[in-house]
Amino acid sequence: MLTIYTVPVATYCAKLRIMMRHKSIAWEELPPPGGYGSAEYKAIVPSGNLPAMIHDGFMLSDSEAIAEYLNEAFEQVPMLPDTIQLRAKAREKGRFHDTRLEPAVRALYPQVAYETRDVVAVQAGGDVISKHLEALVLLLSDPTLPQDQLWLCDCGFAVTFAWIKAFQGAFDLPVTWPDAVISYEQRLHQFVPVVDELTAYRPAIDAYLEKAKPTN
Ligand SMILES: N[C@@H](CCC(=O)N[C@@H](CS)C(=O)NCC(=O)O)C(=O)O
Repeated sequence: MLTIYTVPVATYCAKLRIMMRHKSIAWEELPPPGGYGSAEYKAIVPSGNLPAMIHDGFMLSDSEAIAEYLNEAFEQVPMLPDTIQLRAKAREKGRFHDTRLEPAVRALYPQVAYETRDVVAVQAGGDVISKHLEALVLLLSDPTLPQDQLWLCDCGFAVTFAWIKAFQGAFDLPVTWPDAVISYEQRLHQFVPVVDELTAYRPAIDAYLEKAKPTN
């Protein structure tokens, strides 16, 4: 039995669901007992973070640690390349997502609410995201990672691109999308698990963005 602790809006859980869909892994989802950060949840998951996993009694938190574990525990449809250098390259890309691009998007959550939005902070946040998308072009220009497969490192980008676009629609976040990143996103959307997850996840994004609308 594989249990994932999550809440509907959690970005890194959507990232995990893409990989679980791609590998046809069955899972169940539970909300963190007592809420995340609660003493009750920390008794199970000491970091108090989401996502966390329990697989046949084995607990693990952090989406990337979980993704790597599941990739080995469920060997069918490998999502890391088969050489040490390509695996390192894939991890480099995944770390770029988890430590650079997604945190820059997350930094804008406080600007979603219409009533308290700071347009200067929105502009600055858009600039940081554009800078990271430009840096991603350099990572994408490395031709060594085969492009006909979905890798672990791709899953987070698919979700974060959806958030950036949702922010653009909800409050005119100024972001420049390099052509290479647009092509990369289109390539990711050729994988059915990516489209299926983004379709299932969209209502959670929309619900979160309700507060971006003016109240009257
Ligand atoms: N790098 C972590 C980030 C996970 C993360 O930021 N989770 C959020 C929810 S999407 C969370 O737990 N926030 C509450 C906290 O950090 O205490 C991962 O990949 O799991």
